[in-house]
Amino acid sequence: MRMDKKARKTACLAASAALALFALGAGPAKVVFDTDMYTDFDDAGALAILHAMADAGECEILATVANTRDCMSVAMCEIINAYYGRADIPVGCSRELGKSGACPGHLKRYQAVVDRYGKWVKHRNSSDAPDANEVYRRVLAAQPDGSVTICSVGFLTNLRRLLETKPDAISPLDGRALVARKVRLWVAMACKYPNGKEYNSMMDPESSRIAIDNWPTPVVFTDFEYGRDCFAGRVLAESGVAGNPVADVFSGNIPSRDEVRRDSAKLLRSCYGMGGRAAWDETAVLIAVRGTKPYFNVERGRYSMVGTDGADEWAPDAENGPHIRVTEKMSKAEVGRVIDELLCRPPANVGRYPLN
Ligand SMILES: [Ca+2]
Repeated sequence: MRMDKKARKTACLAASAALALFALGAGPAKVVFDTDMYTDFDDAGALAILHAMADAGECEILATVANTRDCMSVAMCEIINAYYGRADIPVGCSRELGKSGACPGHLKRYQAVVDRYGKWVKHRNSSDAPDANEVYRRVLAAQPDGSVTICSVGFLTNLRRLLETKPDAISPLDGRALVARKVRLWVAMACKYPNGKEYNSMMDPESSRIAIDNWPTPVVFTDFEYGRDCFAGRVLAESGVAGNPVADVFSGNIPSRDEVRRDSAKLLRSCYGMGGRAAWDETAVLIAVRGTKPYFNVERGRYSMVGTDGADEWAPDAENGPHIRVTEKMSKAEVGRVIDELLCRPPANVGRYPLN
């Protein structure tokens, strides 16, 4: 499947339209959240601030799907969804392709939280959740044309799979046509500027190549370069709030200020700071709900996967680029504070699903 010249032009025009839409201010975003919530925990913060903005009427969460199998990604989505009073949000998980998360080292990150909030878990193993393809197709088919924002903060496996779906009882459209009709925007936390390897796009590089090359709507990338020194989450981690699974995740994983300060090898500082954890995934959610304009400048061009080992490169193209990447406008410290404020908001529906 290759995008032809006409399709590329359409995508470019659509990219311009998306920028104009941001400038005008769109209505509440309808968001599908696509996550690899198993190795890292900015995903948990990202889903939390998505719920906080849903509480404020800024967005509607249509589905939360995982792109990692044999792990607790779906369980963590279910816990966070229930904590914010939205246990009925559809969940799904990839099949066949991509990454299995069955890695003991990674299980520890979420094990304690999944045990503590186990009452809210319907699918302890992500692989037991419905196929993400079916979830995506049902959600997209039911929504108005051009209305859905996909926010991907993990591998691009599900999006490649979605593009490759065939017409079925849910929709007469194949995956790419369904996306072209229903999706307004894809916001991707992926790729490394100006070139290199970034975790989300390198772990299933073939899916990344297919999804990025063939996606028929505007795409905004918040890449490794933006989020690596935009920190958030320490305020929540140090809040001492009880019964908040996201606070539990952050307090259990962010190194102390002293640990960061004493980190002479600067290993921790590659992704931790006084403000907390690098907020790669949270920035994607901010863009998906509020657009780029309040916080980010943008550059137009094209991200491409090169070779087969997961490397990517950015080619600037101010006139015809089908992709947008964000750069700093508001200081990253201030963006971190915006994220922290959302992370610390008490849920509007807290207690809807009692644990005891
Ligand atoms: Ca992630």
